[in-house]
Amino acid sequence: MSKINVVGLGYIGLPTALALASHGIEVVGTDYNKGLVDTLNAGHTTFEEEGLDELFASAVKSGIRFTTEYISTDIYIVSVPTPYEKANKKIDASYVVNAVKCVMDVCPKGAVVVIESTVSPGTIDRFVRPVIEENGFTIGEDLHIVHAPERILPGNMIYELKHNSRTIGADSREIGERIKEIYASFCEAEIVVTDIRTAEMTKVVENTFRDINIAFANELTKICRSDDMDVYEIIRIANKHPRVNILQPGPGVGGHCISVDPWFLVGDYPGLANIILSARKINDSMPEFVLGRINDIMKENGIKDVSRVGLYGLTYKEDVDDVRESPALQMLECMERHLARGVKVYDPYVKKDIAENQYHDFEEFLKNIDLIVILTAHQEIKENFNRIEDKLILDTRNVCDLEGVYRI
Ligand code: SAJ
Repeated sequence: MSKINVVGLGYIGLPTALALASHGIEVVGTDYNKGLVDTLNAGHTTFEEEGLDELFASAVKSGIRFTTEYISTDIYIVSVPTPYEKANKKIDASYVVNAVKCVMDVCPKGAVVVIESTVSPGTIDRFVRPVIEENGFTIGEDLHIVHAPERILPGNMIYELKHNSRTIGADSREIGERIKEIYASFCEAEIVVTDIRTAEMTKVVENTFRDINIAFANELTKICRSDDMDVYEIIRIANKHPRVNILQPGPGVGGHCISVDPWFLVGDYPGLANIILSARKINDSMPEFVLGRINDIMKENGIKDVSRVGLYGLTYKEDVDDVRESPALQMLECMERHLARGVKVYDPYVKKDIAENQYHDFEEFLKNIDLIVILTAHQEIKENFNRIEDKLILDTRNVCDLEGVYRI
C-alpha cells in the first residue's frame, strides 16, 4: 500500500491520518502550522475527542510522522479549511488551491490528490482543475483528482470514522476503486464510488437537510411559545409516529458545517434554494429569540442588571471545544450591538479568554448571577443541576429536570 501524505491536521485531517496509520499504512502528516506540528511531535493531541488520544498513541507506535513539509508520494489527502465569504455566501477555495499547488511541486507523475474538505458543488471544476492545467499537468495522467468528503460528527468522530459510510468521487472508476481500498483500511461501512460533482453535492445536501430539520424544530418552538404550548411534549408525542422525526429546538445552529454549507446552495442557486434560505434565516434568528426570552424573564423577576445573568456554554454544542459560529457568540455580538454589556459567561471546554466577563471556574461563575442560561448541554451541567437549583434557569437545550425551569 502506498505511503500517504495527509495535508491539514485539523479536526478532520488529524483523525484521518491517525486512522490510516493505525491500520498499517505509512502516513506523513503535514500542516503549515509549525506550533501544531511541534505539539504533535511532542506527543500531544490538539483537541478533545473521545478516543482520539488512544488512536494517536496507536498511530505514533505505527511510525506516523508530522512535518510542515509536503513529501513526494503518490497519494495525498487534503483536509484544509474551506471558509465561506459571508458577504456573497460563496466558498473560499484558496486553501484547497494552495494545497494542490504544493502537491504539484513535489508529486511524481500519476499521483492522486484526494480532497476531503467540504466544497460547494462545482468547486473542483471551477478552481482545482484550472490550477492543475495552468501548471502544465494533464488531469488523469500527471495528477488524478478525487473528492472524498467526510461526515464524522464532532463529539463522536473516532467512532464515526470507522462506522460511517463514505462517498468517493472520482473521474474514473479505476481511481475511485483504488482510493476506496485505502479508506476501507479503517472504514467498516459501505464506501460508495461516484463522480466528483455528485460527491460535492451529496456532502452539502446532507448538512442542508439537517439544517432544514433543525429550523422546523426552531420554528415550531416559536409557534408554541406564542400560544403557550409545550413544544417538547408535542415533539415527544409526534415522534412516536413511525415516519416522524422532529429534531430539537435550540439557541441556534453553530459549527463550521451546518451553519455554512447551506449558504453554498443559496449562493450558487439563487431563486431556487428557497426553503434552504428560509431555514438558514430561522436558525440564525434563534440567538435573538433567546435574548428576547432572557429579557422577558428578567422583567418578570425584577432583574435589572444584565451582569446578574450568566451564559453557560460558549461552544456550538455539547461536549466539544469548538466555538465556531456558536449561538453564544452570536448572542454576545447582538448584546454588544444593543450595548447590553456585562453578562457573565462560562464554558468548561473553553480555556482561553474569548469574551468579556468570562469565568474559568464554575463556582466563581455562579456566585454573582441570579439567572443562568444553559446554551450548551455539557456533561458538567447535566451532572450539577443541584448546584444551580437556587437560581432562575433558562434551559435552551431542554436537559434540566428541575422544577420551574424556563425554556425557549
Ligand atoms: N442542533 C440543534 N438541534 C438539533 C441538532 C443540532 O439545535 O436537534 C444544533 C447543535 O446544537 C449545533 C448545530 O445544530 O449548534 C449542529 O450540530 P450537529 O450535531 O447537528 O452537527 P455538526 O455540525 O456537529 O456535524 C454535522 C454532521 N452532519 C450531519 O449530521 C448531516 C456531521 O455528520 C458532519 O460531518 C459535520 O456536520 C461536517 O463536518 O460537515
